[in-house]
Amino acid sequence: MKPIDLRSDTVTKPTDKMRKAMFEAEVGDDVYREDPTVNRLQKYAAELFGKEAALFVPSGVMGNQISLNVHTNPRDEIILEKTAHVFVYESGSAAGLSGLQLNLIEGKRGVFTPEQVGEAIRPKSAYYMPRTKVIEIENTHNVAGGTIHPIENISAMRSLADKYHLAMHLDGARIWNAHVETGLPLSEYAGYFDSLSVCLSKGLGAPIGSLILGSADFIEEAFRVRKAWGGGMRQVGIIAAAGLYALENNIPRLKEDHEKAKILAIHLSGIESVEVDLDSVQTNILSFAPKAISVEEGIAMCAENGLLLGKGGIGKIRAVTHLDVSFDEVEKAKSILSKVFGD
Ligand code: TLP
Repeated sequence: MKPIDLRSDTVTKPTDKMRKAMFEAEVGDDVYREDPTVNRLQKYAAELFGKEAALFVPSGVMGNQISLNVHTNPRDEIILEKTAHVFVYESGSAAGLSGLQLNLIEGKRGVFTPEQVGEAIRPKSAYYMPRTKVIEIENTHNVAGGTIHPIENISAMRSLADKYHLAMHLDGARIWNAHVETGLPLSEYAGYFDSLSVCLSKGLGAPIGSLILGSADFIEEAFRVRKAWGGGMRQVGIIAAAGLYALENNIPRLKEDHEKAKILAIHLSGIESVEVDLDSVQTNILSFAPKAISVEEGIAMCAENGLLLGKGGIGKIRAVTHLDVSFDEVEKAKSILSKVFGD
């Protein structure tokens, strides 16, 4: 029997309709900016977020790293949360590719405060300190369990950024999930940031691809860096078509994924031998800590019973709901969790 795969929302496969859109995509050489489907996708996304321009890139990591590179010079510093994807899961690229130093702030459920950022900003006069250049926010926050960064907090960070002439970058791999849950327009989120990296290949179900959004000048620079890093793609409309299909069709349905994560979280909260913070289950990610067995044992035992899970933050198991897992499968997952962790 096919296992229920909750390791990530990146595991989804393109549907027949998405594949049809890919099959029929008009293509051209995107390094010459002549791929009509890529151009349509970039225009569509820029309008959706209310930004001047967008750039299609192969991955979320590349989206974040190009953006940080454009905002900075080597030896500059960026301020971000201690468990941010850019710090934990991007293979040290901020240091390796851009020579950046990361100033980490401990957040609560992934959210840090303007006061903490205020303390972390380096005084301009201190030539012996790195220059603070960027405040980076991850929304929703992966390791914290898909938590939403409150808009009031983002707005307060923007005021700080303006005061100290810093750029704001959003790792919006799952900004769609925050958007459907809060009802706030994508353009409202985007308005606070100089750059955004958003993923088409997570909950939206496209097989590949992310977008960088920003001003026309910013995207022009990002275009240069993408080429320099080997990310210039040719007849890539064949993939952009999947992204366009995902943007046009798959945003509202993310709400279902949030319901599925809640169903699982509520079920787990009734199991003695695991700890789950229900308040952190705000979107499609659920992190829980096994108390009687190790994370590795828990993941292995679930896998033996047909439920694939991944590692979350330290001491935690992660389950991510997505469009390839049905409500029926969520019920089956509940039984497997009860069997493994006892109820
Ligand atoms: N996250 C992956 C793993 O790398 C952990 C996942 O399965 O969740 N920002 C955030 C917040 C992400 O969660 C991810 C992917 C990325 C950026 C990077 O995206 P890709 O994998 O497309 O480079």
